[in-house]
Amino acid sequence: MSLLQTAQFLDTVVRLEHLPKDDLPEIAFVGRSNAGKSSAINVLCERKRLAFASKTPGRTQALNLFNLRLPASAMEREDNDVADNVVPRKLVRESSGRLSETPRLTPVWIGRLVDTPGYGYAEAPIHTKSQWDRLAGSYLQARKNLRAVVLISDVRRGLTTLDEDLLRWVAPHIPVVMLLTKADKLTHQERLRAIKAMKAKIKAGELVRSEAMLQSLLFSATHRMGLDETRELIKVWLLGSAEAQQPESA
Ligand SMILES: Nc1nc2c(ncn2[C@@H]2O[C@H](COP(=O)(O)OP(=O)(O)OP(=O)(O)O)[C@@H](O)[C@H]2O)c(=O)[nH]1
Ligand SMILES: [Mg+2]
Repeated sequence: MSLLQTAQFLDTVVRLEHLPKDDLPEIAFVGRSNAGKSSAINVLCERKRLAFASKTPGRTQALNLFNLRLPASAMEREDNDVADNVVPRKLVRESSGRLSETPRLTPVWIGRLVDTPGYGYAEAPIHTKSQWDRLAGSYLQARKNLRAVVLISDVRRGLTTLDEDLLRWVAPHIPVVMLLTKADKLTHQERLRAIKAMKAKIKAGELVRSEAMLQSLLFSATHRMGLDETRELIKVWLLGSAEAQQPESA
């Protein structure tokens, strides 16, 4: 089982103060309405309906949180007796002085994916924009746990002005990967042109961000393109920061 396959729904949040008060690193999926954020989460996690995807733009209206655990391969013991991704049992002394065993199936959470509402849905009611600012926008600017951003952009549209605005919302020290999604809708030649144009744009520094903090990948949720590269990035972002949080072995 891979890291992203361990994803488990945690909560739907419509106010920032309801976000978990822990320090797990979070990776936010952001982008225009209907770009394919929820679909990307589902395919990366190998699940059909972990996040709700829909043809109707504006489907995701809240922050949806999915916790990730350490996969079995990362554990010291890989025998079948230890279910994937659990803390090995150990003896702990309770405040009463009594020795007791930790529960066998305590998951080791190492990070979280966050599905966000889309922006730029032309027919949305006027309040939607300020709603986005208040929730997703504020999340991107204020959330200390935010470790990286996956910006989902329809490869046929390229980077829109709204996407560029989005890049300005995200603090410069937060790395961003732009997934040029729905690449299945383009021919091979058109895809190559799109990715080349995007890379040139990044290199030319037109997007405010340095090359090191912004990269782009071709992606398709339906045709499973770009999955391995994206998963690898997520793994590095999370495990880079998770080492310190791993429990002591028994
Ligand atoms: N052909 C193709 N269709 C896709 C791809 N990714 C998503 N879609 C379709 O695009 C539509 C929108 O997908 P969602 O994943 O719901 O998009 P979203 O960005 O989460 O949308 P909101 O939550 O409304 O902001 C759905 O009909 C998906 O099936 C893709 O890679 N290729
Ligand atoms: Mg969605």
